Order: sequence, then C-alpha cells, then structure tokens
Amino acid sequence: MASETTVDAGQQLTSNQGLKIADNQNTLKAGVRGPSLLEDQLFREKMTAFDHERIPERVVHARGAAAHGYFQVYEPMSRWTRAGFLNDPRARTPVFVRFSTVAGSRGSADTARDVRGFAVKFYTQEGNFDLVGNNIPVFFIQDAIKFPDLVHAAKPEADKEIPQASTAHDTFWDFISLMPESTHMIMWVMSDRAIPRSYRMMEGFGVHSFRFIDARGTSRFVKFHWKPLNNGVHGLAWDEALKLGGMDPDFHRRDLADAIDAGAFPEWELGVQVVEEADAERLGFDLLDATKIIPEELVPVRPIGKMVLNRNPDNYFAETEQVAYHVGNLVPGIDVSEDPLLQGRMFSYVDTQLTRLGGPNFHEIPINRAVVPVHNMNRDGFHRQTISKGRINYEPSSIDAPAIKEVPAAQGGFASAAVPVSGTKLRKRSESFGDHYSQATLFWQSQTPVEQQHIVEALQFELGKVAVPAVRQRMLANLVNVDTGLAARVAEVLGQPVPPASPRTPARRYAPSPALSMIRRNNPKSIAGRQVAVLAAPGVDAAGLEAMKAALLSAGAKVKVLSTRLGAVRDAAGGSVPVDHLIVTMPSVVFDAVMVPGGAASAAALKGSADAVHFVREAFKHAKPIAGLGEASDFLSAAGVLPAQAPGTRRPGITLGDAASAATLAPAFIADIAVHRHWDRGGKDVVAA
Ligand code: HDE
Repeated sequence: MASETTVDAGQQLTSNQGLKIADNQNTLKAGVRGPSLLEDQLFREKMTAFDHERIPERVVHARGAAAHGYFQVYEPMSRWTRAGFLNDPRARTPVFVRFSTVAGSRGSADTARDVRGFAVKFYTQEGNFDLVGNNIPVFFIQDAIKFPDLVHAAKPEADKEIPQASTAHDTFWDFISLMPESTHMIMWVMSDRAIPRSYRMMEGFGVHSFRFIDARGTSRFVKFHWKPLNNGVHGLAWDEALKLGGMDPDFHRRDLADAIDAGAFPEWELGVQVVEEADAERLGFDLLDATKIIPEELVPVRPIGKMVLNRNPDNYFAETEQVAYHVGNLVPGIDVSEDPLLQGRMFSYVDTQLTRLGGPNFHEIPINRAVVPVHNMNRDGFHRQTISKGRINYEPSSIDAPAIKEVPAAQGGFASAAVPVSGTKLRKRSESFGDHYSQATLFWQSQTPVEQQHIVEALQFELGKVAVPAVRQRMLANLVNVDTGLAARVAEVLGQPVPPASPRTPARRYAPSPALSMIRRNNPKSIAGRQVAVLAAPGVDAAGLEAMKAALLSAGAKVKVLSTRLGAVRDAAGGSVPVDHLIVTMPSVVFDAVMVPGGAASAAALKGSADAVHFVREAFKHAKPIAGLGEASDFLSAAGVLPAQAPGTRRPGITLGDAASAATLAPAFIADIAVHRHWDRGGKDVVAA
C-alpha cells in the first residue's frame, strides 16, 4: 500500500545519496564549450536511473488503470466461509483494483474490442486475497496449456507485428475456429461487453469455481460476481470505440480518474453463487469448466458486500504498474478448485512476475505488501528490502529461542480444502467439458434484438478482416451450432454460403437468461460522471442553457460548453457564456449526451457550421440522448436528426421544448442519459432533412 509516499514539491533537490545538488541544468564540462567529463557522477546517476526506467510490460493485460478503495461485507458469511474479512460487517478492508485490456501493449488504446481485466487485491487482516477476474464470466479455453497459443494468436502477428490491440486478423480467428470450446466466450467478446463505456460500468467475474470453506472445514463451490451499484452496465457503439481509439486513447483511464477526483465514487456489489459440492453434478454441466456459467436463474447471485473506489493512485508506476496479482493469494476460508485453467494460473502469475518485477521480493513493493506482519525464512534475492535480524534463517530451530511457529488452522492458519483426489496420470479432457455450443446459444438467445444485431455486426467486422476464406468458413460452421440465423446474417455480408454445422455433442436446452443481457439487466440509477456537451454560438439563450446545466450538474454530470471559437460567446441578452472547448477538439464520441440551447442566431450559426452539424449527427448515430431548447430544433432538424415536423414529436432519447421550459425538461433528459443509449430510436442513419 502507498505507505512510503513522498512529496518532492518545495524540497531541496538531492542525489540518491542525499547530496544537495547545486546545478541541475548543466553537465560538468571542461570549459563552457568543452567536452563533458566522465567524472560527472550527478549526470551519470540521473541518466542511469532514466535509462533503466522501463520494466517489461505484462505479457497480457499490459494496459490498465487502477484505484484504491474499500470492501465491506453486509453480514457475517460464517455459514459458508471462515474468511475473516467476510465475517466482520464493521471492517472496511482496503482494496486496490486494476482494470485492463488484455491484448494491447501498454501504450495501446483503452477502447479496443477486448476482454477487460478486473483484478482486486484485498488487504485483509489474514493476508492479501486477490480476486483476479475479468468483465466476462467465461474464458476462451478450458486447459491452461492452451493459453500461450491463445495469446500468441490474439497478439499482433509474428512476422510484421500487426495489428495492435485487435483480434480482427487471421491468426486469432484461425486459432478460434479450430477451438470450438471458445465459441461461448466469442459470443461475449463480440457483444458490447467488450467495448465498455467505462470501467465503472462493467460487471466483474471471478470466472472459475472457487471454494468457500466454513469453520468446520466443509467446502462448497463458489462463483464470484461484481455488479455495478450506481453506474449500470453500458457499452459504446463500435464506430465510436474505433474513433475514440484515435481521439482519446486514454478514455477509460481518464474517466475512472476523473470520476474519483469529482467524488463520484464507483461502487460494486460482491455477489456469490454458492453450490453444495453434492449438488454440483445435478447442474448438467461441469463446474470445473471455465467456458460455462451458472445461469443466475438456476443459482441466484447473492449480494454479500460492497466495494467503493474512492482514491486515485499517487503514482502510476509505483502502484498501477508494480502491483502484482496472483490467484494463489488466498486467505483461510477461500480456496481454489480443480478447474484445469485455474490450476495453470496458480503457476503462471508468480512466474511472470519474477521477470517483470526483477526477482522474488516483489511482495515488499509497497503496493503489494500485506497489512499484517510477515515472518518467514525466505531470504535474500534481488531487491530485498527487509532487514531480518539474527542468525536463524531456517525452521525448525532450537537455538536463539523462541523459534518461529506454525499456526494451526483452528487458530487462523491456512488449510487447503480437504478434497479427496485420486486418479490415473493422464493428459485428457473430461467428457463433461464436451458441450461447446449450448451456452453460446443460451447467451445469443438471451440478448435483445439490438444486442444481437451488434454481435452480428462485430462478427461481420472481425471476420471481414480475415483474409483466409477457409478460416471464415470454419467460423461460420461453428456459428451454425450457435444459431443458424446468426450464421446466415454473418455469412451474407462475408459473401459466403452458410456451411453445414461443424460436429458437436448433443445440445442441451437452457431457458433464456435475462441477466445475460446488458440492456435487460440494467437498472440505471445515476448519471454521475457522465459527460454532456452543450453546443453554443453567439446569440445563445443563456437562461435556458444555465437552467439545464444546473440540473445536470446537480445530478452529478459534467457539462462542457463547446463552440467554434474558444473564449466566450455573447448571449442573446448581451452577457457572455464561457466556452470550454472547440467543437473540433472535443468530438461527440467523448460525450454521453448533447444539449443545444435556444437562441435564433446561435441555432443559425450552428446550422452553418459543418463541425456542429457533424457533431449532432454522429451523436445521433451513436444513439445518444439529445436535448434541444427553443430554436435549437431548427438546427437539429436541419442536421437531420429530427423529423421535419418536430417539435412536439417525441422520439426515444430526444427531448425538445421551448427555451423557457429547460428546468421542467431536465428530468426527462437526465432519465434518457441514465438509460445511456437509445438504440430503439431506429437506424444508425440520420433522418433525411
Ligand atoms: Fe491471467 N495472467 N491468465 N487470466 N490475468 C496475467 O499475470 C494467465 C485468465 C487476469 O492487473 C499475467 O502479472 C494464464 C483468466 C487479469 O496485473 C499472467 C491463464 C482470467 C490479469 C497470466 C490466464 C485472468 C491477468 C500477466 C490461463 C480471469 C491482470 C501479467 C490459464 C478470471 C492483472 C501478470 C493485473 C494477468 C496468466 C487466464 C485475469 C501471464 C496462464 C481466466 C485481470 O501470469
């Protein structure tokens, strides 16, 4: 944790040795125009530190953003687990949460279509517990031995290192088409879950089945869920995500930091699905298979506590970059299952961190430190910080007593779940892992028509970038097993016939699960942290603008006035309205909604601005809420985002009214923003003006 922060501002400049530095502008030279001298130890120290600033980026999840906060359980969970932090409702357990994309390098764009990491480190009184999850509840593969292949296929292709942070290329789809077990995950990755609006607006999942162990040692399977409490679950439009990649590659990083700075703390509820070990067989699929969910309708998600992120890191490198999560960081009462993907992860995390963080002592880096005392006989190695006193570095020992002691499980020591294990040594996939398509069909059938359309378009885009026809063909054959209609819609745009289905095991039928649809499960409560653009030009009606702005601000939104010139615009009453940004520098894609105030001259000027017209047309295309006051409707209809006969006509996500009624119109506009996108407005295209 950030216990060793330092503030340099106002301090005397020193070397690493504490030597006060008199000149930080010039190297030591032989004469003012002479060569530099090797003896300049201050220059060499500074340059050496700089030369070695970079460490290897994470082999996956390289790009991320993080925040501090706390977790608090609602009531003691002793009936399922003896984990201390899940049994004390008064305790606020500090957490550090890192969100990430998976495929892109550290400098890639936030809005790439990708899975998002959702890693939580709980600094508990029994040691650190890491819940290293994703924003999608299943995974591409069932066995860890396939992970290097998956990641190689998804990363830029090996010969030219193209494309960056994108799966829309041959090698990814080649691998996927040959791995039918990935089909369920692919449905999620092609959905809007993979282009989240914000890290604050994502669900999180532990993915694997873990184990809860109670005080008597009884073990139960548990799946972990994070559900946003105040922000809903929202996605971007694909076209918007692509544009944001260029306009603001830091979109998600900025959004998280800004929201926390503004006091709009994101909150999630931790939910659990608990399954008695004896009931696991009755589910009809294997709980150890990470390509399967437990539908919430089968086993409800029980909310057990709340997480709040309320503090930004002080230093990106020291905290966000150096944090090291590990699925093996467990506490008494929580254990792993035999899921072969999870078992492989138990090896991989520390192994990769040894290289990334330069040796075995990275648990001593402040962000990784436990908040409880650490005592053991681990010693030495690169970057050792702890100064262990005495000559005893082994156990048991009899000299220099008292010796270090083990802690029995009854007194808080960790004990693995007493799971009976026997079997023949073999390399084989369990037959119970064999049904690769039924849950992909479940996901597809649980989506609303709009969400299905987005999945179709994503597949068309991704497979449309695949050059090898046989790969597209094989993917289509797999998609037939999910839904023939889906395969046909993708095939049509690819210009290929729908092939016969690829081989499969008999399908299992699931009832559609509304919880799998982002749109159906959304319960929008707040617009805190949402960005609203106000388009204004000289002659704007400032009274309407201010009334709407005040309502939006008090609902927690951020409001920015955009115009064709910086400075201020003169309003209709002779006052002036300060301008925050040029329309060209802050495009519609960085906003959640747009408001156009009244004022005949302002509306006329906006009508004549190609940038302003493009702004509202693009916001419309991306299904964003639009509000227009008074004469703004002239501009909006000229831009083609209103039917000619407006005002009076109400379209979803469009709020119109006269300039004097801004305050009364505000609640409808705010409700539209909370819904987020109005896909039901019809078409991506603007209305012919
Ligand atoms: Fe990871 N994963 N993973 N992973 N993973 C890493 O560890 C790995 C998997 C996840 O913000 C690496 O320190 C294997 C599933 C997150 O620092 C590495 C397998 C899930 C993060 C690694 C998986 C995850 C990582 C790279 C298949 C969701 C970022 C850097 C057997 C439940 C954590 C590092 C952060 C990072 C290995 C699959 C989540 C290489 C071998 C499934 C959120 O160790």
